[in-house]
Amino acid sequence: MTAIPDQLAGIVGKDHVLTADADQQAYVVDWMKKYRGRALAVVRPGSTEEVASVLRFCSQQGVAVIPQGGNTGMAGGATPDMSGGQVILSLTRMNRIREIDPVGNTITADAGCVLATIQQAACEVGRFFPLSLGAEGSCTIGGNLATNAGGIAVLRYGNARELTLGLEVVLADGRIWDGLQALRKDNTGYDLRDLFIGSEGTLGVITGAVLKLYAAPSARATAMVALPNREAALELFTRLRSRAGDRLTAFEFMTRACVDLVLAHVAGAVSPFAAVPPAIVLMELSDTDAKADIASLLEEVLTESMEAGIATDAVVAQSSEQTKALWRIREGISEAQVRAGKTIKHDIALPIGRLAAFMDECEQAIEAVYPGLQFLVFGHLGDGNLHYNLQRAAHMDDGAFYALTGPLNAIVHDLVHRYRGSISAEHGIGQLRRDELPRYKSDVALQMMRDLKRLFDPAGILNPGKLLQT
Ligand code: FAD
Ligand code: 2HG
Ligand code: ZN
Repeated sequence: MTAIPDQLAGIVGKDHVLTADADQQAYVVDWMKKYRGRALAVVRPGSTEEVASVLRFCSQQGVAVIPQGGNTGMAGGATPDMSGGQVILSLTRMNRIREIDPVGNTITADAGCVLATIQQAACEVGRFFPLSLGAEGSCTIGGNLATNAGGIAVLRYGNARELTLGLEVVLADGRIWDGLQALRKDNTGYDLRDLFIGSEGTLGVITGAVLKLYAAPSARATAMVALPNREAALELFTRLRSRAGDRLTAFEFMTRACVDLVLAHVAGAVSPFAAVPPAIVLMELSDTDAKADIASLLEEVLTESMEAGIATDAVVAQSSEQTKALWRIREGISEAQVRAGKTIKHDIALPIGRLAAFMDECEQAIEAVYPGLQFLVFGHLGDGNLHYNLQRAAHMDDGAFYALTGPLNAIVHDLVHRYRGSISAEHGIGQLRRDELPRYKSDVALQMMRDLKRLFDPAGILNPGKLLQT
């Protein structure tokens, strides 16, 4: 060990400082295998005090710190650079549920708790923690908050920010901010909590959080619906929402190409339709009243929609196995993309009513310049969030396709900007979008962000090169 890892071992114990290449592998490459870095050490603190000591030491030494949770992020935010001089601060040993309060409907957890563990802990006291995403078995709540994660239940419950009451954060210089309050109301000045949420490890390290719990849904109805085209998805969404209101908890959209890809690459995935339709929606209604007849409501809206020509076919899940099988198709899309080869991803937010128009215009704009690309378009339609992903044309090799990243990003994101949308709906900026951000954020907004970064992290040791250019 060199001097710095030795001194870090003095803080967290030598078993929790990883310096060998083999031990670091899982930490220096991201989930998509798109980003790869090198680390001086991977440091795994076991408490908030240890995080504080590590940060105090690193800021004194001028060593950059890359906070990391489950390493499932899709913007390269948790991967170090190639210098070999940065320290990865992995929060995964801090995985304790600190407290559950069923009266106040809150749960307090360490930042390194895996999301599924928090969901399970809530379930055990008859409550529900609604944040839900494909990576929930390995992503951490700290990472969810640092990226302000979205997922499949934002429509009803909001994103990670809206599910949070309090935070505990260690600042770059090692000071601890105890903002772990479980209050629904607190108007005592600037909202520091919301500044850290979505800051991608650039302003502080989240070590704990107080999260909102909800009554557990006891009735659920799930359906996969075949649609003639994407405009129909918006019509169905509007119809269903006006009938079901807040009981509509998920409304996920995918195109035929996405389902075909899952069927080809994900073991056990089966289409419920004999022929995969051009556009598909997976929707879920839920109610906390076990006697609520949401299944009939769903059937009724589906029948009316078929009569009106909005839907061409529908499968309503009759068991929890069928529900899982339908979700397997939706949640297998990311995995299928990784197996199928390189993808150029876009995680965009648009005004919901303009989604279909955007898809038409964007597809035409891309096809006019780069014919033959595969469009893998899916996402959380009810939130106006599309994963507008592209795969190479049959005649292209990976190199030629990847060389189109800049031009394709410009086509997609310039159009998003024209529609007054966002170039990152839920995955964050990280290193993936850092250099594009100045093209779409105003100078005033960027200057305020840089000023905040300087204030919280004057030495620039927290996740440098992510979100903002250094
Ligand atoms: P990491 O990847 O480890 O880190 C992400 C960022 O947060 C980095 O910038 C890192 O520095 C920072 N960070 C991590 N922990 C802390 C901390 N304690 N304090 C400060 N900063 C920290 N995302 C969605 O929003 N919606 C989805 O539906 C969704 N589905 C996914 C499905 C799959 C199959 C996969 C692989 C990913 C998906 N994601 C989704 C992306 C990803 O899971 C989320 O971004 C998640 O919130 C990241 O959590 P993590 O613990 O893995 O964070
Ligand atoms: C999802 O909604 C995730 O499944 C991942 O946000 C999106 O793979 C992607 O681009
Ligand atoms: Zn998503």
